[in-house]
Amino acid sequence: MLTHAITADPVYEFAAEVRAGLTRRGQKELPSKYLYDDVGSALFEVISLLPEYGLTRADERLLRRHAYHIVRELPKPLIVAELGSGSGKKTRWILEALSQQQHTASYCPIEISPTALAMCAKELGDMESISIVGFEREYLDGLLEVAARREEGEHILVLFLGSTIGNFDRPAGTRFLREVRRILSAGDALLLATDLTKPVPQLLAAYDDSLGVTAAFNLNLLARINRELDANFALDQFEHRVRFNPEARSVEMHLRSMRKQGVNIESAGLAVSFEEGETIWTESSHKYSQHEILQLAMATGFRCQSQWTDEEWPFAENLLVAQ
Ligand code: AVI
Repeated sequence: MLTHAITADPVYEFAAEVRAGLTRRGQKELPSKYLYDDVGSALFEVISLLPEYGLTRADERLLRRHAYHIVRELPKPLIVAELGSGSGKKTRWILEALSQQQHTASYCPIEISPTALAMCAKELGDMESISIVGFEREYLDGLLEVAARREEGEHILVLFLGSTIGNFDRPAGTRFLREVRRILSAGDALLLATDLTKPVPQLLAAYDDSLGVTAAFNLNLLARINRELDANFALDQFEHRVRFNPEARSVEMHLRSMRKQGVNIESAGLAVSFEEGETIWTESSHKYSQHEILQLAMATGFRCQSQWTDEEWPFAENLLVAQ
Protein backbone atom coordinates (compact mmCIF):
# COMPACT_ATOMS: atom_id res chain seq x y z
CA MET A 1 0.00 0.00 0.00
CA LEU A 2 1.52 3.33 -1.09
CA THR A 3 1.20 6.42 1.02
CA HIS A 4 2.35 9.99 0.59
CA ALA A 5 3.39 12.08 3.57
CA ILE A 6 2.11 15.60 4.18
CA THR A 7 4.90 18.17 4.13
CA ALA A 8 3.43 20.99 6.31
CA ASP A 9 4.26 20.88 10.07
CA PRO A 10 0.96 19.68 11.59
CA VAL A 11 1.65 21.04 15.12
CA TYR A 12 2.45 24.49 13.75
CA GLU A 13 -0.72 24.45 11.67
CA PHE A 14 -2.83 23.28 14.62
CA ALA A 15 -1.38 26.07 16.83
CA ALA A 16 -2.05 28.70 14.13
CA GLU A 17 -5.68 27.59 13.68
CA VAL A 18 -6.30 27.44 17.44
CA ARG A 19 -4.85 30.94 17.79
CA ALA A 20 -7.01 32.29 14.93
CA GLY A 21 -10.20 30.66 16.25
CA LEU A 22 -9.83 31.69 19.88
CA THR A 23 -8.82 35.30 19.16
CA ARG A 24 -11.74 35.95 16.78
CA ARG A 25 -13.96 38.89 17.65
CA GLY A 26 -17.38 37.67 18.78
CA GLN A 27 -17.99 33.91 18.64
CA LYS A 28 -14.85 31.85 19.43
CA GLU A 29 -14.41 28.82 17.15
CA LEU A 30 -12.26 25.73 16.68
CA PRO A 31 -12.19 23.77 13.38
CA SER A 32 -14.10 20.50 13.69
CA LYS A 33 -11.39 18.54 11.82
CA TYR A 34 -9.34 18.64 15.04
CA LEU A 35 -11.97 16.55 16.87
CA TYR A 36 -10.40 13.47 15.22
CA ASP A 37 -7.13 12.56 16.92
CA ASP A 38 -6.84 8.89 17.94
CA VAL A 39 -9.02 9.43 21.04
CA GLY A 40 -11.63 11.48 19.13
CA SER A 41 -11.77 8.93 16.29
CA ALA A 42 -12.30 6.10 18.80
CA LEU A 43 -15.07 8.11 20.52
CA PHE A 44 -16.71 8.74 17.14
CA GLU A 45 -16.75 4.97 16.50
CA VAL A 46 -18.67 4.60 19.80
CA ILE A 47 -21.06 7.44 18.87
CA SER A 48 -21.95 5.52 15.72
CA LEU A 49 -23.18 2.62 17.91
CA LEU A 50 -25.41 4.76 20.16
CA PRO A 51 -29.19 4.30 19.91
CA GLU A 52 -29.72 8.08 19.64
CA TYR A 53 -27.31 8.44 16.66
CA GLY A 54 -28.90 6.58 13.76
CA LEU A 55 -26.86 8.25 11.02
CA THR A 56 -24.04 5.71 10.57
CA ARG A 57 -26.39 2.71 10.73
CA ALA A 58 -28.64 4.29 8.08
CA ASP A 59 -25.61 4.85 5.83
CA GLU A 60 -24.55 1.21 6.34
CA ARG A 61 -28.06 -0.18 5.72
CA LEU A 62 -28.36 1.73 2.46
CA LEU A 63 -24.97 0.63 1.19
CA ARG A 64 -25.56 -3.00 2.19
CA ARG A 65 -28.93 -3.04 0.41
CA HIS A 66 -28.09 -1.04 -2.69
CA ALA A 67 -24.35 -1.38 -3.36
CA TYR A 68 -24.94 -3.73 -6.29
CA HIS A 69 -27.40 -1.31 -7.94
CA ILE A 70 -25.18 1.69 -7.29
CA VAL A 71 -22.19 0.04 -8.97
CA ARG A 72 -24.34 -1.37 -11.79
CA GLU A 73 -25.33 2.17 -12.83
CA LEU A 74 -21.72 3.16 -13.56
CA PRO A 75 -19.44 2.65 -16.58
CA LYS A 76 -16.54 0.18 -16.14
CA PRO A 77 -13.64 -0.18 -15.56
CA LEU A 78 -14.03 1.74 -12.33
CA ILE A 79 -11.53 2.97 -9.73
CA VAL A 80 -12.98 3.75 -6.30
CA ALA A 81 -11.54 6.74 -4.41
CA GLU A 82 -12.83 7.49 -0.92
CA LEU A 83 -12.59 10.89 0.78
CA GLY A 84 -11.81 9.82 4.36
CA SER A 85 -11.13 6.12 4.76
CA GLY A 86 -13.67 5.53 7.52
CA SER A 87 -13.67 2.16 9.27
CA GLY A 88 -13.80 0.29 5.96
CA LYS A 89 -17.04 -1.45 6.94
CA LYS A 90 -19.34 0.56 4.65
CA THR A 91 -16.86 0.56 1.77
CA ARG A 92 -16.72 -3.25 1.80
CA TRP A 93 -20.26 -3.44 0.37
CA ILE A 94 -19.30 -1.27 -2.59
CA LEU A 95 -16.03 -3.12 -3.24
CA GLU A 96 -17.74 -6.53 -3.03
CA ALA A 97 -20.39 -5.37 -5.51
CA LEU A 98 -17.64 -4.07 -7.79
CA SER A 99 -15.69 -7.31 -7.70
CA GLN A 100 -18.83 -9.13 -8.89
CA GLN A 101 -19.02 -6.82 -11.90
CA GLN A 102 -15.31 -6.28 -12.70
CA HIS A 103 -12.36 -8.72 -12.30
CA THR A 104 -9.92 -6.49 -10.44
CA ALA A 105 -10.17 -2.94 -9.15
CA SER A 106 -8.17 -0.30 -7.29
CA TYR A 107 -9.46 1.27 -4.10
CA CYS A 108 -7.80 4.57 -3.11
CA PRO A 109 -8.63 5.80 0.40
CA ILE A 110 -7.58 9.45 0.90
CA GLU A 111 -7.01 10.42 4.51
CA ILE A 112 -4.71 12.70 6.52
CA SER A 113 -4.51 10.25 9.43
CA PRO A 114 -1.92 7.45 8.90
CA THR A 115 -3.59 5.47 11.72
CA ALA A 116 -6.93 5.54 9.89
CA LEU A 117 -5.27 4.49 6.62
CA ALA A 118 -3.55 1.58 8.34
CA MET A 119 -6.85 0.47 9.94
CA CYS A 120 -8.59 0.65 6.59
CA ALA A 121 -5.87 -1.47 4.90
CA LYS A 122 -6.20 -4.04 7.70
CA GLU A 123 -10.01 -4.09 7.47
CA LEU A 124 -10.17 -4.48 3.67
CA GLY A 125 -6.84 -6.18 2.95
CA ASP A 126 -8.46 -9.63 2.64
CA MET A 127 -10.30 -8.71 -0.59
CA GLU A 128 -8.25 -10.52 -3.19
CA SER A 129 -9.49 -8.77 -6.30
CA ILE A 130 -9.04 -5.27 -4.80
CA SER A 131 -5.68 -3.51 -4.68
CA ILE A 132 -5.55 -0.79 -2.04
CA VAL A 133 -3.48 2.32 -2.71
CA GLY A 134 -3.73 4.77 0.18
CA PHE A 135 -3.00 8.49 -0.02
CA GLU A 136 -1.96 10.29 3.15
CA ARG A 137 -3.23 13.61 1.84
CA GLU A 138 -5.92 16.29 2.13
CA TYR A 139 -9.01 15.21 0.16
CA LEU A 140 -8.55 17.34 -2.96
CA ASP A 141 -4.79 16.80 -3.22
CA GLY A 142 -5.30 13.05 -2.94
CA LEU A 143 -8.07 13.06 -5.53
CA LEU A 144 -5.86 15.02 -7.94
CA GLU A 145 -3.26 12.24 -7.66
CA VAL A 146 -5.81 9.49 -8.21
CA ALA A 147 -7.08 11.29 -11.32
CA ALA A 148 -3.54 11.86 -12.61
CA ARG A 149 -2.73 8.13 -12.29
CA ARG A 150 -5.84 6.82 -14.01
CA GLU A 151 -5.33 4.87 -17.21
CA GLU A 152 -7.03 5.45 -20.53
CA GLY A 153 -10.70 4.41 -20.36
CA GLU A 154 -10.87 4.14 -16.55
CA HIS A 155 -13.66 5.92 -14.70
CA ILE A 156 -13.61 7.14 -11.11
CA LEU A 157 -16.26 6.66 -8.45
CA VAL A 158 -15.64 9.02 -5.51
CA LEU A 159 -17.19 8.00 -2.19
CA PHE A 160 -18.01 10.77 0.28
CA LEU A 161 -19.94 8.87 2.94
CA GLY A 162 -21.20 9.39 6.48
CA SER A 163 -22.71 12.83 5.71
CA THR A 164 -19.27 14.40 6.19
CA ILE A 165 -20.44 17.06 3.71
CA GLY A 166 -22.78 18.17 6.55
CA ASN A 167 -19.77 19.41 8.51
CA PHE A 168 -19.13 22.07 5.83
CA ASP A 169 -21.37 25.14 5.89
CA ARG A 170 -23.54 25.29 2.77
CA PRO A 171 -21.40 27.71 0.70
CA ALA A 172 -18.22 25.80 1.61
CA GLY A 173 -19.93 22.50 0.72
CA THR A 174 -20.87 23.90 -2.69
CA ARG A 175 -17.33 25.16 -3.28
CA PHE A 176 -15.90 21.79 -2.25
CA LEU A 177 -18.14 19.82 -4.64
CA ARG A 178 -17.20 22.21 -7.48
CA GLU A 179 -13.54 21.45 -6.77
CA VAL A 180 -14.25 17.71 -6.80
CA ARG A 181 -16.07 18.13 -10.12
CA ARG A 182 -13.14 20.12 -11.60
CA ILE A 183 -10.80 17.19 -10.89
CA LEU A 184 -13.17 14.59 -12.40
CA SER A 185 -14.05 13.96 -16.05
CA ALA A 186 -17.55 13.81 -17.53
CA GLY A 187 -19.11 10.43 -16.73
CA ASP A 188 -17.17 9.98 -13.43
CA ALA A 189 -19.38 9.77 -10.36
CA LEU A 190 -19.68 10.89 -6.76
CA LEU A 191 -21.64 8.91 -4.20
CA LEU A 192 -22.62 11.58 -1.68
CA ALA A 193 -24.25 10.49 1.59
CA THR A 194 -26.38 13.11 3.34
CA ASP A 195 -28.28 13.14 6.60
CA LEU A 196 -31.80 14.44 5.98
CA THR A 197 -33.86 16.90 8.06
CA LYS A 198 -35.80 15.37 10.91
CA PRO A 199 -37.61 16.59 14.06
CA VAL A 200 -35.47 18.91 16.20
CA PRO A 201 -35.76 16.85 19.45
CA GLN A 202 -34.48 13.77 17.59
CA LEU A 203 -31.56 15.77 16.19
CA LEU A 204 -30.64 17.26 19.56
CA ALA A 205 -30.70 13.81 21.22
CA ALA A 206 -28.39 12.47 18.47
CA TYR A 207 -25.75 15.08 19.39
CA ASP A 208 -26.30 15.03 23.17
CA ASP A 209 -26.63 11.34 24.02
CA SER A 210 -27.60 10.08 27.47
CA LEU A 211 -24.26 8.30 28.07
CA GLY A 212 -22.27 11.47 27.49
CA VAL A 213 -20.11 10.01 24.70
CA THR A 214 -20.68 13.00 22.40
CA ALA A 215 -19.85 15.31 25.34
CA ALA A 216 -16.55 13.44 25.78
CA PHE A 217 -15.91 13.62 22.00
CA ASN A 218 -16.39 17.39 22.12
CA LEU A 219 -14.38 17.97 25.33
CA ASN A 220 -11.53 15.85 23.94
CA LEU A 221 -10.76 18.78 21.65
CA LEU A 222 -9.70 20.82 24.71
CA ALA A 223 -7.86 17.77 26.10
CA ARG A 224 -6.05 17.47 22.76
CA ILE A 225 -5.00 21.15 22.91
CA ASN A 226 -3.69 20.48 26.45
CA ARG A 227 -1.74 17.42 25.23
CA GLU A 228 -0.37 18.74 21.96
CA LEU A 229 -0.06 22.49 22.53
CA ASP A 230 0.88 22.51 26.19
CA ALA A 231 -2.30 24.24 27.37
CA ASN A 232 -4.12 24.24 30.71
CA PHE A 233 -7.84 24.02 29.90
CA ALA A 234 -9.67 22.82 33.07
CA LEU A 235 -11.89 20.16 31.49
CA ASP A 236 -14.39 20.21 34.37
CA GLN A 237 -14.95 23.94 33.81
CA PHE A 238 -16.34 23.55 30.28
CA GLU A 239 -19.54 21.73 29.31
CA HIS A 240 -20.93 20.25 26.10
CA ARG A 241 -23.87 22.17 24.61
CA VAL A 242 -25.88 21.57 21.43
CA ARG A 243 -28.36 23.82 19.67
CA PHE A 244 -30.36 23.69 16.47
CA ASN A 245 -29.74 26.62 14.13
CA PRO A 246 -32.98 27.00 12.11
CA GLU A 247 -31.50 29.40 9.50
CA ALA A 248 -28.54 27.15 8.71
CA ARG A 249 -30.58 23.95 9.30
CA SER A 250 -27.72 22.59 11.34
CA VAL A 251 -26.99 21.15 14.75
CA GLU A 252 -24.19 23.12 16.42
CA MET A 253 -21.87 21.74 19.08
CA HIS A 254 -20.32 24.19 21.53
CA LEU A 255 -18.14 24.07 24.64
CA ARG A 256 -19.52 26.44 27.30
CA SER A 257 -17.29 28.02 29.92
CA MET A 258 -18.92 27.41 33.32
CA ARG A 259 -17.20 30.40 34.92
CA LYS A 260 -15.05 33.40 34.10
CA GLN A 261 -11.59 31.96 33.55
CA GLY A 262 -8.26 32.29 31.76
CA VAL A 263 -6.36 29.62 29.78
CA ASN A 264 -2.73 29.54 28.60
CA ILE A 265 -1.80 27.77 25.40
CA GLU A 266 2.01 27.77 25.49
CA SER A 267 2.78 26.40 22.00
CA ALA A 268 0.41 28.90 20.39
CA GLY A 269 1.89 31.76 22.47
CA LEU A 270 -1.60 32.61 23.64
CA ALA A 271 -3.49 33.59 26.81
CA VAL A 272 -7.28 33.52 26.32
CA SER A 273 -10.01 34.65 28.69
CA PHE A 274 -13.57 33.35 28.82
CA GLU A 275 -16.66 34.97 30.34
CA GLU A 276 -19.07 32.78 32.30
CA GLY A 277 -21.47 31.26 29.71
CA GLU A 278 -19.25 32.10 26.73
CA THR A 279 -18.95 29.28 24.20
CA ILE A 280 -16.45 27.89 21.68
CA TRP A 281 -18.25 26.68 18.55
CA THR A 282 -16.66 23.36 17.59
CA GLU A 283 -18.87 21.77 14.89
CA SER A 284 -21.94 22.19 12.70
CA SER A 285 -23.84 19.28 11.16
CA HIS A 286 -26.04 20.47 8.33
CA LYS A 287 -29.18 18.57 7.41
CA TYR A 288 -30.56 18.41 3.87
CA SER A 289 -33.80 17.85 1.99
CA GLN A 290 -33.80 15.44 -0.96
CA HIS A 291 -34.80 18.24 -3.30
CA GLU A 292 -31.91 20.40 -2.11
CA ILE A 293 -29.45 17.66 -3.17
CA LEU A 294 -30.80 17.81 -6.74
CA GLN A 295 -30.14 21.56 -6.76
CA LEU A 296 -26.73 21.16 -5.15
CA ALA A 297 -25.77 18.63 -7.85
CA MET A 298 -26.83 21.00 -10.64
CA ALA A 299 -25.03 23.95 -9.08
CA THR A 300 -21.75 22.01 -8.91
CA GLY A 301 -21.59 20.43 -12.37
CA PHE A 302 -23.20 17.09 -11.55
CA ARG A 303 -26.59 15.49 -12.25
CA CYS A 304 -28.24 13.51 -9.47
CA GLN A 305 -28.90 10.21 -11.26
CA SER A 306 -30.40 8.25 -8.35
CA GLN A 307 -31.25 8.62 -4.67
CA TRP A 308 -31.75 5.83 -2.13
CA THR A 309 -33.30 6.76 1.22
CA ASP A 310 -33.62 5.02 4.57
CA GLU A 311 -37.06 4.84 6.19
CA GLU A 312 -35.91 4.21 9.75
CA TRP A 313 -33.56 7.22 9.96
CA PRO A 314 -34.10 9.78 7.17
CA PHE A 315 -30.83 9.64 5.24
CA ALA A 316 -29.92 9.55 1.52
CA GLU A 317 -27.25 8.05 -0.72
CA ASN A 318 -27.11 10.32 -3.78
CA LEU A 319 -25.41 9.14 -6.97
CA LEU A 320 -24.14 12.25 -8.76
CA VAL A 321 -22.72 11.93 -12.27
CA ALA A 322 -20.24 14.54 -13.57
CA GLN A 323 -21.71 16.39 -16.59
C1 AVI B 1 -18.56 12.90 10.98
N1 AVI B 1 -19.78 13.71 11.07
C2 AVI B 1 -20.64 13.51 9.92
C3 AVI B 1 -20.50 13.54 12.36
C4 AVI B 1 -21.78 14.39 12.35
O1 AVI B 1 -22.84 13.82 12.61
O2 AVI B 1 -21.70 15.57 12.05
C5 AVI B 1 -19.63 13.94 13.53
C6 AVI B 1 -20.35 13.95 14.85
N2 AVI B 1 -20.39 14.96 15.68
C7 AVI B 1 -21.09 14.65 16.73
N3 AVI B 1 -21.56 13.44 16.60
C8 AVI B 1 -21.08 12.96 15.41
